[in-house]
Amino acid sequence: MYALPTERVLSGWRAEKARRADTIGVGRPLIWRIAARRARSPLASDFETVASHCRDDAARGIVPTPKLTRQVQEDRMNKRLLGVTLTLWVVALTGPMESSQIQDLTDKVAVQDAVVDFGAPHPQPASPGHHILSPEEVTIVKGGTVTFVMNGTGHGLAIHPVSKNTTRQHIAEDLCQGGPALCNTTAQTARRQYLITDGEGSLIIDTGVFPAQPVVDHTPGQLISAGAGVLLTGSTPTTAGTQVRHRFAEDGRYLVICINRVHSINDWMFGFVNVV
Ligand SMILES: [Cu+2]
Repeated sequence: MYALPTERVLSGWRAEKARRADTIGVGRPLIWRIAARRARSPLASDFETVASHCRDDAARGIVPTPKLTRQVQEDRMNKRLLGVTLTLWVVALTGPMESSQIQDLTDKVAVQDAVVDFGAPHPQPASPGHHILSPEEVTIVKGGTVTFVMNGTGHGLAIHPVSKNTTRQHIAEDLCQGGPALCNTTAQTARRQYLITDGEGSLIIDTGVFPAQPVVDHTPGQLISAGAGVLLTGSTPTTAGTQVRHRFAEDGRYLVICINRVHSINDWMFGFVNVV
């Protein structure tokens, strides 16, 4: 498969370049290989061979070392790049799932006691923007308390322990999807049944259906509930609202959710308490 090109197959300046390199003896092999490759026909071998100036070496019994052509090198490089790309895609697709399974979201700086606005403070934004917990998440030390301040009308709350890797997305994905345009009282989406699971896939809340289950008050595993039967009185711009304080005796991560079906199911009114 080796060929020994002669000066005859080297044309124009390429041949001249090879000759000059041969004369000065500097960089000769590289220059010759470039010239020979450009002069070669498309049907030539995949291997380059030694330069004409090396024929003396061949005559002395020195065997030339075959070199891969640029095309072969590029093909091999492309195959390697394809392999690396596929590997990165696999890591990208599986990485987040694996990290969320082992992630401990309670590992944060803790305070002794915390206060959470349950509903936006006044002046409140337009509905449904006021159906929030602020802050959305707090971290307290074991034995500390969280005080929930009811702002606005129609709230009640329930607290459920969840796995420590439970993200906001884990809860939200089990509620009504589509935002206010699709999740609203006209569409009656809050009357339907939703099964809320945590980061480990455990069932935390079965909302049931309205009116059989008038509020989101699923009791298995529930830590506390306030506002079932009659929803709590919330603050107005000029009056104070009900406050609910709970002391957390055990460490862990807890889901705090409004039991008003419209607030929680349609508007995703929930947050978290971490106890460390
Ligand atoms: Cu609410």
